[in-house]
Amino acid sequence: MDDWTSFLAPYEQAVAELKLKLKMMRDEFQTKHRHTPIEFVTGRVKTPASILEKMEVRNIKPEDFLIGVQDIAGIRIMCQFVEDIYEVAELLKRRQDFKVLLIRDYIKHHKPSGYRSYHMVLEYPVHRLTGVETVIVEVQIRTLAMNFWATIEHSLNYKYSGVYPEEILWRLQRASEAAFQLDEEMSEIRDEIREAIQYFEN
Ligand code: 0O2
Repeated sequence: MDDWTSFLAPYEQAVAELKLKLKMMRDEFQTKHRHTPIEFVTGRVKTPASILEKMEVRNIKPEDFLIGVQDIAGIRIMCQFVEDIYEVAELLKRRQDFKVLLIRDYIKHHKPSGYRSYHMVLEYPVHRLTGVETVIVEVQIRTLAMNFWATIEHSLNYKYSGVYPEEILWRLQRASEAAFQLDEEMSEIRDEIREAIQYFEN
């Protein structure tokens, strides 16, 4: 377990640093009295058990696990509107403190499960006592509605081990479409909502 602790330490540091940087970005929007595209940020480092489980399920060989498991460090950014997701993505692409390695846009092309989210895989340099270590971080950017759906689906997936009874599968797909419609509706009335938020903040 000591090995896991030292292996995961730079990932823990990357998550802590990125959470802080994103929160500072959010504060900067707020101090400028501008609509913030970031609603809230969460982060976590996968547990050793969860890393090993993913390797087993995906048949990843130990020597390939750094490429095969790209979400050991995970950051989740929640936004109010779909447009905010792309604004945050652009802000991240312009940063100098990490490199965007790849993007998976599950909003334009949702997963068969109904999952929608915007994934960015980053190469993030962590300054340790021994020097600079580069770690891979997966950033998921989603609306509140996408997050609601994904959270419920994740719990159900755990319960049914990914093999859903037909009715649950059907309901999940309907719920995913409903979440999509909700995001569409909210985007339509975005300016009104933003003005209302500004009004309450002031
Ligand atoms: P946890 O508990 O969320 O950390 P790939 O499929 O490899 O090409 P992708 O989709 O970026 O690329 O990677 P992967 O490994 O399929 O999914 C990474 C994470 O995305 C998952 O982490 C989930 O958080 C989220 N995700 C992907 N697909 C789904 C889905 O269908 N439903 C839900 N609820 N979440 C999903 P983990 O490993 O599941 O665990």
